[in-house]
Amino acid sequence: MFDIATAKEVLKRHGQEHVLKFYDELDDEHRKLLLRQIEGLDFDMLDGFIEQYVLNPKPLEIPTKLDPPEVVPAVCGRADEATIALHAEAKTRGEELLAAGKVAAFTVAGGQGTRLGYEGPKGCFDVTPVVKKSLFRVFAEQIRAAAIRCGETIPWYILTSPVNDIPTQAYFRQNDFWGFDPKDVIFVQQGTLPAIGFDGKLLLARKYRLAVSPDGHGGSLTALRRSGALDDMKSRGIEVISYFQVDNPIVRAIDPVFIGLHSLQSAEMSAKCVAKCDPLEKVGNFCVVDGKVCVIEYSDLPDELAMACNDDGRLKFSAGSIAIHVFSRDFVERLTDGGLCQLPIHRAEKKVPHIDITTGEQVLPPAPNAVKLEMFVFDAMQLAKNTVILETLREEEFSPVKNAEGTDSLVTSLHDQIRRAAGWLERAGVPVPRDANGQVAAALEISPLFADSEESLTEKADPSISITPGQNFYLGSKGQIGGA
Ligand code: UD2
Repeated sequence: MFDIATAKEVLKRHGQEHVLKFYDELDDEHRKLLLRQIEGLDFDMLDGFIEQYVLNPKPLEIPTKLDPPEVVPAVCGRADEATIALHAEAKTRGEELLAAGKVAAFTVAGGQGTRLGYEGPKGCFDVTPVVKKSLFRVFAEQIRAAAIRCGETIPWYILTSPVNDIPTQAYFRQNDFWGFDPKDVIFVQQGTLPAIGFDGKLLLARKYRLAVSPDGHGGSLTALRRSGALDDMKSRGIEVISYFQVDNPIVRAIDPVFIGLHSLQSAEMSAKCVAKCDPLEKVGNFCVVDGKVCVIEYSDLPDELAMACNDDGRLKFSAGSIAIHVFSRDFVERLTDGGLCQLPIHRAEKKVPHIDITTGEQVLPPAPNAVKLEMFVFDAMQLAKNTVILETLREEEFSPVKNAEGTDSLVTSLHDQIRRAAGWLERAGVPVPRDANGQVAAALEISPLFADSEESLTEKADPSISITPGQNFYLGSKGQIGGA
């Protein structure tokens, strides 16, 4: 570990000596913590970031020539025969990969979840309408359902951050990993990057700790490499990684069609999209620049482009990114070769609480005072040799819980979960009570262990099931009604 003389020398060389201002007041434990944190930083790289993103930031340049990407349509009422055949072929390929044990699930759950206002890892947040299952439980049941169906293990990798790693792992232990063998649930802690004051100086969160934040979900790829998770995947024979965010309870965690399509088209990275519900919806926009598919975040796409229409009146950039991907393990290995991932850095100006170096007092800034740096996983798309974008239906697969209220909140997600369950039941021949406005008149929930798709529900549901208006209805793992 760094001794104090080395730390001083390194910090002086990079103009950051102030972070040792309170060193003499600290006890031994806190001194070690601070020295270890300093040793963990790559100051040459940080100098570059400070220059480029803090002292002399350039406005983001949006390429002058942007085109919409090609998208494989979803199979729904309007699908043509070729699309139906492609989906069928993809499903077969996906099922083969699953049955050969070549697929892993990967959930990114390292974010801070500040908007939801929930203390604790977001994955522990209860989200389902009847049983109040947590996000992690919903995904655990989905992945287990897929594993049971294909008769092979599907290991589950979970990205945590230094802030939520311990409580996340404790939560899994408390719940006996929902039936997973603990060796098949692998926690991967992501890296952090320091917050940098507008003057280019690192901030202290405490007298003994630098202010840092997770390095973005783009950091998940480096974390897979550094933690040894990629090697673990290789030794298990994993070839494809099914990636999704922790906030979307209706994601199809393991989708044979999507996995198979990725493989059939020899893609290195694939993505699902939905048709945007509003030109300015807060999702990334799929575009093509210089022949490469990329995602431009909603906040970076100028409004006139976000609202641009084709001659037929439809939105030009209508494909919204919902952060569901398939990666080839080989691609992640290539991207992280040498330990560092070659993804661009994004800057965001934030209010970062810190210690005033002159007074030693804690400051809670009323306005942004620092730059946070992050990598976004979707930037990997432009580095992939081949990509596929598959359209999915919003009502089937996208209803995230991000905010405490309003759009993308628990209320909107519960509504969407009930609406999706009602659609599946009705199309399987089970009558669903509805009120005079056509709204579902009961809280409905289906265990993923009973049916994780409309197709599996149609195979299994008993059309004589009766749902009482105004009551909770839960279809449990064995098709029993009411059990949890
Ligand atoms: C993300 C996408 C947006 C759209 C939307 C769909 C970005 C920048 N934007 O918006 O285009 O697809 O999702 O829901 O991603 N996370 C980590 N580590 C981090 C940061 C985030 O694991 O350092 C995880 C986080 O736990 C969550 C996910 O990444 O599962 C999304 O993060 P977010 O809430 O910051 O992204 P959001 O909602 O702005």
